Amino acid sequence: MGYRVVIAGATGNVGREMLNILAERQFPVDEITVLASRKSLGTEVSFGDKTLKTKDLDTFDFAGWDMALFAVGSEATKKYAPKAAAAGCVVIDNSSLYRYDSEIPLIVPEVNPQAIHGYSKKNIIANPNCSTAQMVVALKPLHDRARIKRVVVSTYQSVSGAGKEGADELWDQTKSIYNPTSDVPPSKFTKQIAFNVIPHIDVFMDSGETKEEWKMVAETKKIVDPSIKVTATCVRVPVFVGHSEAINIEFEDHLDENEARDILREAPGVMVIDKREDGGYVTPIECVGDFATFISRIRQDSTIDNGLNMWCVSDNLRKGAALNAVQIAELLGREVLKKG
Ligand code: 11C
Repeated sequence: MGYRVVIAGATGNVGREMLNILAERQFPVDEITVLASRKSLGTEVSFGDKTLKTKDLDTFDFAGWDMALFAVGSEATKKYAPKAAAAGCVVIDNSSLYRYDSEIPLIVPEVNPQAIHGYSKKNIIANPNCSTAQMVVALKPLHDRARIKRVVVSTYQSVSGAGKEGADELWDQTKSIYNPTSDVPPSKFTKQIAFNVIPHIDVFMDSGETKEEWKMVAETKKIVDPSIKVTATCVRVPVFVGHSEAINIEFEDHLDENEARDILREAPGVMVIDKREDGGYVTPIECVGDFATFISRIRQDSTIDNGLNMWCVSDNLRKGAALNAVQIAELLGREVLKKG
């Protein structure tokens, strides 16, 4: 016996990846239905070797469905997630709407699986931001060994984090630079993204940080440990898929780089590729379509007492969004619903 599963937002980048990953991981599905907004109604999407036609999110009755994976953005989530939850369908939400609600668990299954039991307060579970998800799978095993005091992270985030419009803008703008008869001015991004980098993701806050930077701080505290201090600079780069991060960590106790490498080799969800030679590290292009978070360039930071540096790369549409949501669905099934 399996689950009755709903995908809300099935025509977007993340919704399509959710369907691919459910099929790839052979999630025990009894029945699956795909929902979209009115403008995408009737669009066909693939699930394994099947083709599914989207139904209307606005009129859908969630009663009798076990779980709904939402990838519809905060505004639509606000309208439809409480409706699904009230009908007894557990919502796994990819938007940022509920992440900071103390009554809603925010889960990365390799890091805080025990938080799943908090789902029942509101029947909603939140999925973290992509840049946080990949970082915390690497931080957690190191924190368990040597207690992290502070993290300084700089991100290099791909345009697919800004959805299809972001990817289209990079593609069209790149072509327009080679073919100056057409001009593609910045629209989704605030400055030219082709052949450029932009130190600005999401809105500015009063503190001077951007919301993306603030999310990395707040979410790391909620998922791993509220005592960890995090400071982030988030940067958009002209890469289609795959977020990269340069992470500097200060520990309470000494942690040798070789021991850190061994710990990360054993850590769930992590793949260490760290050879000190040309090409002995992972770049975003190589992580596309993969489930792992790749760690390279592990080395001591000799400017502080107990410091390490590392390079972290993952597919932002997978571990950063759809894969983590499916892993939460698997955890919910295994630990709570127990039907599969
Ligand atoms: C980006 N990290 O790369 C963002 C996308 O809070 O779920 C995901 C935003 C979020 O633009």
